[in-house]
Amino acid sequence: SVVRKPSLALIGAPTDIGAGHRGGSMGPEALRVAGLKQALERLGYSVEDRGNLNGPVNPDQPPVDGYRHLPEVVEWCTSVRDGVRGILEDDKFPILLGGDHCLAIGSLAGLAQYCAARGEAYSVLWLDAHADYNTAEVSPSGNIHGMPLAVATGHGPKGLVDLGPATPFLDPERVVQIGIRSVDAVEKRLVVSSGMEVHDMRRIDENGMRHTMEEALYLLKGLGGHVHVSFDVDFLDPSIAPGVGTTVPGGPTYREAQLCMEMIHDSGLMRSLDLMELNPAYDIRNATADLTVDLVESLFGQQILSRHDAAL
Ligand code: 4U7
Ligand code: MN
Ligand code: MN
Ligand code: MN
Repeated sequence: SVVRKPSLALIGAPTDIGAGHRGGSMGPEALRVAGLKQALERLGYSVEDRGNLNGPVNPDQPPVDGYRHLPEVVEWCTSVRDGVRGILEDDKFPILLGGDHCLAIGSLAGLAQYCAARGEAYSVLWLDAHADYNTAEVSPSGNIHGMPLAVATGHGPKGLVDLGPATPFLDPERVVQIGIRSVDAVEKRLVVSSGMEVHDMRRIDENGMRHTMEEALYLLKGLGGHVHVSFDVDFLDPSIAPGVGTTVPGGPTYREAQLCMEMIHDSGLMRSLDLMELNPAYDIRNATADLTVDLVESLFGQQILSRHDAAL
């Protein structure tokens, strides 16, 4: 390929502090055991593993004022922010190994700081069964992994909404969601009025993954700037990906997910990545971690046969 391959850096955030189920804290190690680094190296990338970030243990407490573990989530997201920004400042491509999806508040804040310092813009491609747009007032659970996009776009508690260079640190018009099929009653209203581009499962059923991704990537390309991919593993159908805390039936099949990843790669737009919500406590012989590595291979250019017409 004529495009220079970026140097990649893995960074683990082993916590389930924002989730309702325990076990996501084992996600980073399960991805390493599944051979993530080696798979990327086979594709010709140089890959550095920066190890794991540290943070408070999960105190396993009920929500307070609508948030479960808010002070601990702030601590974890602050170190994720600094870790991700550090990788970008070293001119490397960050891959965050979660950990639950509240940590995306940290990676988005780090990316926002990096882009703000350079006068660049960024957009987000959010692959998830859930819209993750709850606020404390409307969340049925108080779990902050259901709130990261609301927080980044300015709707959330002090301590989290101010982690970026400004509040808000993400423009909802620069968010594209794929695979959504579980949105809470009041969250629905917030999502519809947010300005985010939501390609829910019905749209994927009706138009197919190919057309859906063409539309999504066309919009992101037109917006310009850095594109961050936040991959919540519960995006996938539970029949192929049981190793998550919050399964929702009716997700993308194996081939739909592969095509999604292949098309993201071929667009050449992705500059940073989160791999979130893998929960080894619910997995079967690390199969969901293995599948995640498989999909990441496609995301970084693995093809069934080499395609000289790939849109690079
Ligand atoms: B994930 C939920 F109520 N919406 O807010 C909530 F259904 O990061 C689930 O996408 C959130 O896995 C799931 O607790 C968060 C629930
Ligand atoms: Mn989810
Ligand atoms: Mn999520
Ligand atoms: Mn989940």
